[in-house]
Amino acid sequence: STDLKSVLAEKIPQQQERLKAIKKSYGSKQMGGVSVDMVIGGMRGITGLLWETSLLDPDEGIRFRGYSIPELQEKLPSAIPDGEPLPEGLMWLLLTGELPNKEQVAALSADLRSRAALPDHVNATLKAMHPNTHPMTQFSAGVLALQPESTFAAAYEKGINKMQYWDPVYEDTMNLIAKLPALASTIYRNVYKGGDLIEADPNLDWAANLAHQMGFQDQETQELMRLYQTIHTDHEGGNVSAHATHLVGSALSDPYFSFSAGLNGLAGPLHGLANQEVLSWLFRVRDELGDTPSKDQVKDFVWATLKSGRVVPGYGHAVLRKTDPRYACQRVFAMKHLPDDPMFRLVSLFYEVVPSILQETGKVKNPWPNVDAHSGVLLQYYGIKEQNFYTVLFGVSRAIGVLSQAVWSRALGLPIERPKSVTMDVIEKKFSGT
Ligand code: FAM
Repeated sequence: STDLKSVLAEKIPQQQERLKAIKKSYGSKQMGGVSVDMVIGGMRGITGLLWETSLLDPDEGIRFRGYSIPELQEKLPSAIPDGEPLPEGLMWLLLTGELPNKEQVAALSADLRSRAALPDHVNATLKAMHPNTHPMTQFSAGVLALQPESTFAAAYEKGINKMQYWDPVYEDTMNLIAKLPALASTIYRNVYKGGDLIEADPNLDWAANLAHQMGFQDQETQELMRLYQTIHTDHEGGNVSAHATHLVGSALSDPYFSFSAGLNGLAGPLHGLANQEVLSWLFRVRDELGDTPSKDQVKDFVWATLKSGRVVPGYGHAVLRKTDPRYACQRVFAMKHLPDDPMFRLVSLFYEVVPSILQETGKVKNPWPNVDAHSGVLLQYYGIKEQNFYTVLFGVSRAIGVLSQAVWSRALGLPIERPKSVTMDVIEKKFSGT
């Protein structure tokens, strides 16, 4: 079938049974201990969440439903021959666990297009905000402005049976994801282009329409957008944006509330805002040292950043211990399309210099670059120069991952989250023997 909802609906009963069997057979088994360091360290490394859509291996990086990024670049349908994957294809995979064919992806694209129009009051809400409001604040507020449309909230109020929760959550997920290109591009055009909005093109796919509505019509920018929107979708469940979405959703707050919460987390400089920070940082390098600094100059610059008590943006990760494959695929894209771009050369120079310096500090667990070290330079090259907007593009993509999981969280009947906290007093009393 080319109907995503019915393909998904067929899968749900077997996965519900599977989870029941897991609970019955293994419910009382232990999965790793918890140390005091883990408690203090932001629950670091504690296995404590179920997340079906993707899994992160520290060395290998992300796999979406078992597939690596290079595998998906090969296997997912593309808009042009040998082109980048269509994010709708990944969405199909995340929701159903199955690779879609071209017809299924085309049907999903068409379904999203039919739901894409933004109600007028949303732009009015955005325009009522202070003109200096950061695009991420506007994006999160725009998602909340759509919340009155929530099918789940309405169904809950009417007393829907909990076995059916996944259905209106699916409808909210589709409606919200469909509207994100219009919402994001409205923010972009309001903030940077005098509010001159561009209509969606009924012949374009979801990611190409995002580029188109922002004002970028050439095919290569649209290809970049397809790749960008595919690779930022999901990074298993414990990262701040995924976990925040999951946590808020576990209280049965609808997908608009929970995704907005996720965006508020993505807006932090240690998480999604790092892509904006990387660009500002590269510009400082260029302003101080010119387009072609020497290795030693770059080394000094990195050390100066560290000595001033700041982090090197775009490097390090809480889970990954190797170069992020999301970085690697953007590097391949750059080598193909913009090998001589001075900013790409600068990014490559940092790749040569930063890891050994971070290793020398002796405390950074992962000295390698993450996704955010590369994305901004690609966007710059194609004329998307406003780095304050970059995290919005990350957020648009992240919706696909975290909301696909939200559908499954409700289908599987996952309960409200409630980890236990303790005071310092409790730790001291427990281990000091007093
Ligand atoms: N530059 C300088 N110091 C760093 C560092 C970096 N890039 N990465 C880690 N450290 C420090 C960290 O601040 C900590 O220092 P203290 O002991 O003084 O507090 C120490 O090294 C150990 O940290 P860790 O265990 O290696 O990393 P965490 O798991 O605590 O933090 C990150 C992970 C991502 C927050 C951290 O590596 C970082 O701040 N990176 C720079 C910001 C960034 O690029 N964030 C984006 C991450 C990205 F994948 C995403 O979410 N989109």
